[in-house]
Amino acid sequence: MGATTKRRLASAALAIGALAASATARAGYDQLNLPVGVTPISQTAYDLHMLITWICVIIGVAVFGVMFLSIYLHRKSRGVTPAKFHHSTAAEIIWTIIPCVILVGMAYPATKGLIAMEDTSEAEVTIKVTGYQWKWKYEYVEDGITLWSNLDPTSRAAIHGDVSAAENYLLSVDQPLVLPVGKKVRLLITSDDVIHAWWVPQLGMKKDAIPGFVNEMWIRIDDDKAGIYRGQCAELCGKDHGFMPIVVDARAADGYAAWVTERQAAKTAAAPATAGTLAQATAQPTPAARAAF
Ligand SMILES: [Cu+2]
Repeated sequence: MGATTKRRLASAALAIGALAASATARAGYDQLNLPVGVTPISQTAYDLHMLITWICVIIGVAVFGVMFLSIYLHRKSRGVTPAKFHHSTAAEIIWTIIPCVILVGMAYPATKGLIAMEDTSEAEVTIKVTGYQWKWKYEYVEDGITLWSNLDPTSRAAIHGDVSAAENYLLSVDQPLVLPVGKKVRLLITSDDVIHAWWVPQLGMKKDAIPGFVNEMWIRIDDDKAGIYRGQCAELCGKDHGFMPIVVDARAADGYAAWVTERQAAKTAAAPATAGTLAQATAQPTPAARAAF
C-alpha cells in the first residue's frame, strides 16, 4: 500500500469518526451505549443488553482466538500436514451442548424481562393515550382530566425560520403529560385515525397506537427521577409525523396531587359555562341559529 493511499484512508477514517461524533452530539447523546433510562423496565432492558453484549464479546474472543491461534500454529511454513479425521462424536456433542446452554442462559432473563413488561396489573394511575394526526390526547381515567398535547408554538413558528430560536426544537409541547414518580402508571394506547406510536426513550417502552385496538404498557418512574422526558411519535403517520412530540413531566407525589387538584378545580370552574352553552344549544334554535348550522 502506497503512502498516499494510507494517508487517504486515514483521513477518510477521521472524517467518518467526526461525522459519527457530530451525529451523536446532535441527537443529544454524548455516549455510545444505550441510555439507562429512569424506569425499572428501562433498567431491565439495559442490563439485558449489557449481558448479551458481554456474552457475544466472550464468544467472539474465544472463537476467533482459537481460530487465529490454530492458523498460526499449523501454518504451512512450519511443515504441518493437515490432520486426517472425519468424525468426532465427542466434539459434536460439545459444540451442540455449549451453544444450547448459552441460548437458555440468554432466554431466561429475556423472557423474565418480557413478562415484566407486559404485566400491567395493579396500576395506581390509568391514562388513555389517543394519537391523532398530529397531536396526542391524554385522559386520566380515575381523575377525569383530559389534556390535548400539541407541538409547542415556538417550535411551530421556527419550522420555516430560525430553528435555533426554539428551545428543544420539535421536542416540546404546549401541555405535557404530567405523571407521578414512584407510581405504577398504566397507559391504554389507541389512535383516532392512522397508526402512531408512543415512545419516550428514557421510559424504556414504545407502543403502537392503532385505530380500533387498545394496546397497554406501564411505566413506573424511579422516585428520585422527577423531571422532563421527551419523545416522539415513532410510526410514520403522515406529513406532520415529525411534529407531534411527546413530553412527560414527572413530578413528586405532592406536586402531582397539587396538579390534579388544580386541573379538577379549573374543570369545575369551567363547567357552569359549558352547561350554559349546552342549554342554549339544546334549546329551540332561532331561525338565525338554524341558518348558521
Ligand atoms: Cu404519529
